[in-house]
Amino acid sequence: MQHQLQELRTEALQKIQNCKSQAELLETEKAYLGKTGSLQEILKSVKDLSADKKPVIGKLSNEVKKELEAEIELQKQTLKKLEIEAKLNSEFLDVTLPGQKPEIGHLHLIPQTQKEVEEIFAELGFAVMDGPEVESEYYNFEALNIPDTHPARDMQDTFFLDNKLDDEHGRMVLRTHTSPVQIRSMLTHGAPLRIIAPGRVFRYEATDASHDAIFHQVEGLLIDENISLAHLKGVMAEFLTRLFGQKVKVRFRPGYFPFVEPGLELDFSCLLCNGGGCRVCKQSGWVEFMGAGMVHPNVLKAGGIDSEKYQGWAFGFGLTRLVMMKHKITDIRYLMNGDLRFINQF
Ligand code: FA5
Repeated sequence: MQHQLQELRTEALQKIQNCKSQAELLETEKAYLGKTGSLQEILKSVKDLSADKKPVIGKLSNEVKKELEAEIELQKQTLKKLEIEAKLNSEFLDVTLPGQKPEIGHLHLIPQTQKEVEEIFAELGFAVMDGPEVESEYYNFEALNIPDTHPARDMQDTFFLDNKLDDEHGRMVLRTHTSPVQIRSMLTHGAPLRIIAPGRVFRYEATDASHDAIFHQVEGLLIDENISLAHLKGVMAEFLTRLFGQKVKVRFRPGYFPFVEPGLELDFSCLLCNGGGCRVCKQSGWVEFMGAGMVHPNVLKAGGIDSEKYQGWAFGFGLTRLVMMKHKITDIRYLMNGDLRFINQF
């Protein structure tokens, strides 16, 4: 029996030490120390031993039991430690590794420049207005002195919608210019008035390097008493000088727009050749920039403003073309085609 106990002890210790998981250890514990385990079986037969052997075997059995229990506890702790170590290894995070750079977006070139334009005009005392992109025929044309039958409507061939606002305002149309905001601002705020209105416009247009069917304009309108074109020249020279960060000169040429009288085109001195003549300005020293003029009395009337007391000027320039000039972009189509290789350069 003594020999049997020693064998069981050696075998059990080895098995316990070889256990690779807590579950396996539990099984082993049951196999040796459980109610029907091997040690229990031996203990059961102690009662049949002779009186002199009983205490010896009983003592030895207890020692083996204690030793196995201690070994099981030790193995339990060892396995626990190993499990924690494995978990730590699998979850290891090297905080010294370089991180993944999140992709952060930025403003597109057009709103970037629009913001600069708005800030300069705000400094000059102009409020920034907004207007709907889907307009009525009345605000886009009639109120701007372009009646239904007028040939000037052909200058801005465009996209019409099937629905009508009401009979008075005609069909709905994707606005062809920002000029309808002139009428809306006059009706809302009256005179005196000093505003700009940047925004997106739409034309039924064949596209090429300098023409798109969707582009951005900036409208300007100043109405007060004793206003002349000299004020327009001063404001635009100051605006362009601040925008380009260098001295810019402007000049007027005659131009035609039904909503101004007299109408004119404004050019500015070419920044690439300083007025000396180059390919960009077609050797003229001047860059064509925008349409402008004194607001027509019919337009003031449509805006509810007394044309006997007030007068003023209006202008409209292509923000998209201004962006192209500022960043030396040679094709307008790069700006709106959504190609990130282009956009991310700015
Ligand atoms: C107008 O749209 C007038 N409403 C401007 C105006 C306002 C005149 C107030 C007088 C008083 P025009 O069609 O010329 O004018 O357009 C103005 C500017 O928009 C042009 O100088 C040009 O820079 C830009 N532009 C016109 N068509 C296109 C196009 N298809 N693509 C890109 N820019 C364009």
